[in-house]
This record gives sequence, structure tokens and C-alpha cells, in this order.
Amino acid sequence: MNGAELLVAAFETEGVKQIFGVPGEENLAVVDALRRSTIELVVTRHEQAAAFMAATHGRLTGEPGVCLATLGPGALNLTTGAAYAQLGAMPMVMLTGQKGILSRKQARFQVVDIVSTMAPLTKMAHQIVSPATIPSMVREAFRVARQERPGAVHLELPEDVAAEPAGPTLKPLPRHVIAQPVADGAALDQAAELIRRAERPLVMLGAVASRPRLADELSSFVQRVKIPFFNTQMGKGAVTGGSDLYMGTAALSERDYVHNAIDRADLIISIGHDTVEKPPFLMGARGPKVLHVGYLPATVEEVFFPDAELVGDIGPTLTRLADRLVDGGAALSCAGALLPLREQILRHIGEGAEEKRYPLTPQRLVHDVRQAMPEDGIVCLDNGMYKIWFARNYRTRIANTLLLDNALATMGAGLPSAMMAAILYPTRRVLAVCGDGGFMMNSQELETAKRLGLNLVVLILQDDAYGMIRWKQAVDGFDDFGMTFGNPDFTAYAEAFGIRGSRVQTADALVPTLDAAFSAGGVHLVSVPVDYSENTRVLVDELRAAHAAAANS
Ligand SMILES: Cc1ncc(C[n+]2csc(CCOP(=O)(O)OP(=O)(O)O)c2C)c(N)n1
Ligand SMILES: [Mg+2]
Repeated sequence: MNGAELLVAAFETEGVKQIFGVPGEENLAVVDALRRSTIELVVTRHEQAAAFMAATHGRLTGEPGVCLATLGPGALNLTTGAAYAQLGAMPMVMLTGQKGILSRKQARFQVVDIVSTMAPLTKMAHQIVSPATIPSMVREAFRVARQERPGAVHLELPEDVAAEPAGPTLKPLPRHVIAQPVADGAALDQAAELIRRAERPLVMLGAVASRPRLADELSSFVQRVKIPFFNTQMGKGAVTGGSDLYMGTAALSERDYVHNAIDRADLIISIGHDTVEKPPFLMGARGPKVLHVGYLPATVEEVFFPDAELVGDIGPTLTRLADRLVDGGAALSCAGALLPLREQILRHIGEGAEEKRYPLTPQRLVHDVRQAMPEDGIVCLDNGMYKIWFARNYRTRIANTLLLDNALATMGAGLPSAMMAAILYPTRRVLAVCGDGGFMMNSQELETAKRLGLNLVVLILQDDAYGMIRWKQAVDGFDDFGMTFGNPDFTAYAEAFGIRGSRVQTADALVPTLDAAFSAGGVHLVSVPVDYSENTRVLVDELRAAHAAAANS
């Protein structure tokens, strides 16, 4: 057994089923070890996509996804994916090659200090210098990637270490289950008291609430205490079936209709907020008190500085909190104080959902996508203007059915993240929603998706522009300049990849086109022209007017 084989055996022990990446000659011993292993090597057409896929594996399963690249240029192509996993708290392990460390037969050719490059983008970045350390380094890499707060880890395996014989006593270290501590009784009593004293409590579900293992206990907490909730963009869908308590999504930091409830609350029970997200509301001296519930203490920011904290394994902590609040049948008297605002908020958000205009408005697009997606269907967003509309208007009833990135908020992750979802859930409908800008950043992966035989529909919203930045330009009073571009004929583009392509030609055609694409199976590209004039009308003018009216009333 050599170093590479020992490393691959250790990956097998960690439960790795697939590795995504683009190998180089420095990885060839690893590739050969993979050939003889239970792990599938999935080559992508760019390392960035491999990292987005591996990160999404971590996000959806809680188990680190693994990606692979060569030294120098390949490893550098992983950096955006590293930041995506790191900011998004998605467990991921990156493995890169390197020239041998004991001799330098190629001098400095392609040599970049990748460990230093990765250090600020990861929780841990290490070079492996001897097979003897491989079992512990791999175990440590997976432990660190997975542990709260999860994130990216980097291991560099130089080619001479990969080829070096590993002694017969070296074996992968087994995993074991670690029980997490739960918040202690005194802290739970205090938190319960704070909630009982509140007159207008509101629950906020943040990004951490979407951890896959949390769905049941979180949903049960909300159902039991019956305090209405809103969520951050990445906290969307964390509560199953809690729709009668859903007050909206804070897609903007202030002034949206959901802020009518936030501004009136006297206590926000913030479950799993990660301040890496664009602020869901701006804490100020006169606003509501905030109780932070998290695996870890809250990070303190100018706009987020909780008054009290409940720190521990979130699921059991919430169960014990609910036991204190509602056990014995005495419901919380003020739990529903803000519920009367719900109908009005949701009515405003729902406006324009059936607009007949062509090109389609964002509200209609979101509405129609929801029509085409079953409850367990997964929508994966790239980054662009439509993200705000989906975050705000799309209703989810099952955890992790709207995947969006409100952390690094990078363009280009929509298609790869949807590909990973389609691999993990082959029987569910999976839709990537991309702008014409973001889609073209990783569109080469259509080939990978086709090769893997995935069932996946990609919806491209076409405005021939970097629409989001164009909107900001207008909102901030800049001239409309420099944000437009041309596009390929997307139907022909799809056909060149050997997949089906179609274009939505009327406002009523989106739902049947998506339906037909899903029914046909395989990879399908659907382009739809979008009318973004609603961005300023609704998200700026209308909200400003509503806010001013509310302030004067
Ligand atoms: C990699 C990357 N580059 C630039 C940005 C800045 N940015 C955010 S949204 C956006 C425009 C996106 O355009 P498109 O994908 O066409 O979506 P649209 O807003 O037009 O719907 C840009 C350039 C980013 N978030 N990520
Ligand atoms: Mg665009």
C-alpha cells in the first residue's frame, strides 16, 4: 500500500462515495487508487463546479463532500468553491496535488503555495508530509469540516508522499458518534422566562436552522409553542408543515412587508442566525430584544448583538425549551400576538403572481415555478436579481427545497448545486434557476450533467444583462451603463450538448414547458425572457411608499 492508497482507504472509512474534480499528473497515484476503490471519480469540466458540487453534498447531507484538483492552476480554481463552503458553512474536503517535496526535478514549474492560499479560505489547510500521518490527518479533516460551524478543509498530497510505501500497520482511523452538549437547565429556565414575559414574540430561523439533521425537532418546536416565525434567506424551508405560522422571508434588510412584524416584535427568538447572511433586519438600540439559540455563541455585529443566548445542540435544546413553555397544557398566552399581521404581509407578497405580461415578471415566474415543482422538488438558485424574488415569494414546506447562497453569493453555483441535488435525490424534481450571466459562468457542466445521466431542468432567466447590478445602478442614481451583453441561442446551445432545449414564448407557456421537460427526463435547458421593470416598482418605490405611510399612521 502506498500513501495514495492509504488516503483513499481513509476516505472510504469516512463514507465517501464520490469525488468530484479535474485531476492532474500530480494526482495520478490517487486516481489509480480510486480506480481500485469503492469511490467513484466524477470528472467535471472546471474545478470550481467540482467544489460547488462537493460543498452542496455537505450542505444537503451534513457529510463532507470531497473534491480533487491538481497543484497550482487546478488548486487555484477551487478557491471560490472553498469560500462558498466556508462562508456557507457547508462541510467539504478538498484534496490537491503538489510536486514532490524531497526533490525538485521540475524546479518551480506550476508551484504555488496552495496551503497558504487556502488558509484564509478554510477551517484547516495542511500539507501531508508522510504516509504515517495520513490516517490521523484524514480523520481530523473530516472531523473539522463536519463540526459546527462546518466549512471547508484542504489537504495537499505531494506526489512523492502519494507514491511512498505506507507501512502495514497504518490503517484508517474509525469514526465514532459524538453527542453534543445541550444548553444547561439554568440557561433554559432563563430563556423560558424571557419568552413568557414577551408580549409580541417572533421566531426567526436563520441559515443554521437548515442543517439537515434539525428539521424534525425545529418543526416540532414551532408547532408546539405556536409563535409565528419568519426566516432569513438561507433559513427558508427549515420548518416542515408550519405554514400557518409563517410570516414571510426577510429577503431585504428593512422596509419589506415582513418588517412590519419584525418592527413590532418585542422579542425575537433567533434560531441559528449566522451573520454571514445579509442582515434580515437591523438591530438598533430601540428595537426588539433578541434571544440567540445556536450551536455556538452569536457573533456580535454592528447590526446583531443579542441580549440573551441559549447555546448547545439546537434540536434537543429546543425540545427542552418547549417542554418548559407549553408542558402541562398551559399555552403561551402571547404566542400569537403578531399573527394578525400575517394575512396582510402574505397578501402583499402574493401580488402580481398571476400577471399576464410577456416577457414574464419575476412574481409570475416564482409563482409558476412553484406550480411546476412538487412539495419535495428542489430549486437551486444561482445569484442574480431573481434571488430576492425567490427568497421573498417562493413558499417552501419541506426543509432544503430552496437552495440559495446568501453567504458568498457567488454567481456560477446554480447549475453545479442542482447537479449535486439531482445525484442525491434522483427521484425528485430538481430545477436550477440561473440568470443569463451566472449560467454562462459554469454552463460547460451541462456536459457533466448529461454524462452522469441526471434528471435536471435548468431555467435561464434572460434579460441580456447583469440585471441585479443594473438594478442597483438605477436605485443608487447611476446612469444605465455597461451591464448588457449578448447571449447564444440557448436552444441551439442545449442541442450542441446533446440535451433538449426550449424557449418559453408566451406568459402561459412556462408551467407546461417545465412540466414537459421534467416528464421527458434527462437534462433540459429552458430559457425564458424576464421583465425586470418590477424590481424598482415593487422593491423600491412601493416599499418606500408603504413604509412612509406606516410611519405616518
Ligand atoms: C462571481 C461573481 N461575480 C460578480 C458578482 C456580482 N453580481 C451579483 S449579481 C450579478 C448579476 C447577475 O446577472 P445574471 O446572472 O444575468 O442575473 P440577473 O441579475 O440578470 O437576473 C453580478 C455581476 C457575483 N455575485 N459573483
Ligand atoms: Mg441577466
